[in-house]
Amino acid sequence: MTIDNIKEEIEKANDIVILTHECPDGDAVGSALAMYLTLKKLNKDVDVIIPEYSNTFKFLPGAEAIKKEGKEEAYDLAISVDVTGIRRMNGFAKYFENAKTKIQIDHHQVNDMFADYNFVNPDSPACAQILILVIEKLGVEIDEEIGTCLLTGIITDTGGFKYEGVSAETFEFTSWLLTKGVNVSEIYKRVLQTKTRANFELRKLIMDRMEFIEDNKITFTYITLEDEKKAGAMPGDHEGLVEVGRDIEGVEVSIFLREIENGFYKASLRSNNYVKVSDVCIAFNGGGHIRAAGCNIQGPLEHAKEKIINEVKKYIIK
Ligand SMILES: [Mn+2]
Repeated sequence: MTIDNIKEEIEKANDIVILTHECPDGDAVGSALAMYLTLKKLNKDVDVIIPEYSNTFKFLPGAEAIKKEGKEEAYDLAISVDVTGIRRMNGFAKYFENAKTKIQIDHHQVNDMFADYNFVNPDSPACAQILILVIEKLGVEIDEEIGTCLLTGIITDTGGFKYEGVSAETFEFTSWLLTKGVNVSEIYKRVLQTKTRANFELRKLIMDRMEFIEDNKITFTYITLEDEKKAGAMPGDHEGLVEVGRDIEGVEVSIFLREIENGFYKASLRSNNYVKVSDVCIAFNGGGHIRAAGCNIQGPLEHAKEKIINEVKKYIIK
């Protein structure tokens, strides 16, 4: 069974590298750090490499150890968390590809199964929730620090325990973490409630630009590189903007386009009841979850907008 292989490979390895996806969210950073702290407890030589991530997650235990680059020589073992495919690791995939053994732990429905050992469970609402099993298997105690990282992943990916996929285990684990001293309300406040000023400025823009399409069942909005510059946005400051459209009564799909480089756009999609936005995104070589997914689309803006809206329309029930 994969989890036994994972334990065996970790025990064998001397130096290990932990990786996650580009534009990492709380589940990505939290899972990577939980894994890092766990392997440290096992006295492993371990690097956690995340080139860029939001300041929101700088409070996490272990964050000070995050590196932008790894060693030149091949690691014995690479572990990726919350990643659906090698491509999503962007420029730092080389550490994964060069490693002697490769493990991935993930919870996305669509996954390339790109490692030697693929521990993937699409029923789990967060990668962090899968890690609980792995950490227990490794015989490491989940303390307040590891618990804080794991709960950050769970809280982010469940939108604060409210998305489909939240299970009895999610609450059982959270209540157990409370007994370990993990501060649930503090994490909640830091990762979901508090917004940066730049996020607020971008929020005003996307609300102003919001278009209602297909009998108000689709919303569309966007931001450009220029908008982010004007708002003084830092990595992660666009987080949550796609949810504004989703949370309006009667809307089934919210579309948010964000310019990521000159004329190239990242589309983020959310749905409420029946559209599998992961299917929509697969048409553009993207992916994700049934209610939250993304893909990249070539601009210019009007072109990208038309393409994504037309694809979404195919799924809307009139
Ligand atoms: Mn995740």
